[in-house]
Amino acid sequence: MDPILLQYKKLARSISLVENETPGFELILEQLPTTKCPVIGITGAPGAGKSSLVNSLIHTLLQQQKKIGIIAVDPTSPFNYGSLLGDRLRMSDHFTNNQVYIRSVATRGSLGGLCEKIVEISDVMRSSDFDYIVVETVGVGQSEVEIAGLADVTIVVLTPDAGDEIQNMKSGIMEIANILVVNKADKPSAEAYVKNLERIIHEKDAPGWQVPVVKTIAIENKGAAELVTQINLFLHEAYAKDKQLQLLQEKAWRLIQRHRMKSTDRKALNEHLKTAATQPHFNLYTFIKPYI
Ligand SMILES: Nc1nc2c(ncn2[C@@H]2O[C@H](COP(=O)(O)OP(=O)(O)OP(=O)(O)O)[C@@H](O)[C@H]2O)c(=O)[nH]1
Ligand SMILES: [Mg+2]
Repeated sequence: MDPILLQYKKLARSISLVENETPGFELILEQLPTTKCPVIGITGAPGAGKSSLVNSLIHTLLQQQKKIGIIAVDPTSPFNYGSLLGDRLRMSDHFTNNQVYIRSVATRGSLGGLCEKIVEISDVMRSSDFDYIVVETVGVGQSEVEIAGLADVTIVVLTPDAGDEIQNMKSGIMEIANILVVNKADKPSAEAYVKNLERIIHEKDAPGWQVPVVKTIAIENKGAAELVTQINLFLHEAYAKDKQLQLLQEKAWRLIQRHRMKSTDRKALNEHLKTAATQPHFNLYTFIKPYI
């Protein structure tokens, strides 16, 4: 068997073991080497063109002889099944190329929209010899923030037809985006949208990294080369090192939080509460004591 395919087979197995917590999975995690492979997080509203952009990025990176790992976070909702199939089709050009490894993971209903095990899965992926790992997540609610705690560089994809999105930009998304992409730049309203966006960004005029706005037409592979340039620029900035430490801190916090909560079964807690709350001298704070 082709050594690269064999390597991917091993990688797929390790990810599955970790994802399903099959006995021995801890050892896999504990033996992971320290790696510097950067994780590129791509988020944005449903239909913004994230998968198309990933496709276009892969295309560009392959021309630069890079090896790429992709994590596509599939929403578990049946309503998204159509787009999921669409993703497969759009990314399918690269399935047969052994410089690219694509792994889909289910969201499993995790609140923020990111798979529970995404930290571990991306770390297992990073232990393989990829040049970049790309994670695509649908931006709903908390997931933009979650991806920011995972990715070395976070890209937020916007489209010119999403008019009031610019308002949202002033809140949450602005803080997490290291690079803004205006995809569907073939739309007539794109120029005005980009200008408006740049004006808002410059209003902030913070020291350090100036968030660039990159125009792309993902379906025509336009703008991806500039995006790669901006990604590399960001990754090589001096303070990218600070960000690495912040990510480790964030990941450690999330992992510990999850492990600590593991022993608390929400259902059992609810049942317990159902009876306890009917007691005449019920007190919430003494009730939770045995749990903490
Ligand atoms: N006109 C135009 N259409 C685009 C462009 N990029 C993507 N699209 C179209 O937009 C639609 C959504 O693209 P996707 O790449 O699936 O978007 P997505 O953000 O991954 O969608 P979800 O994963 O469902 O959230 C598809 O019909 C694409 O063909 C672009 O640059 N220009
Ligand atoms: Mg998609």
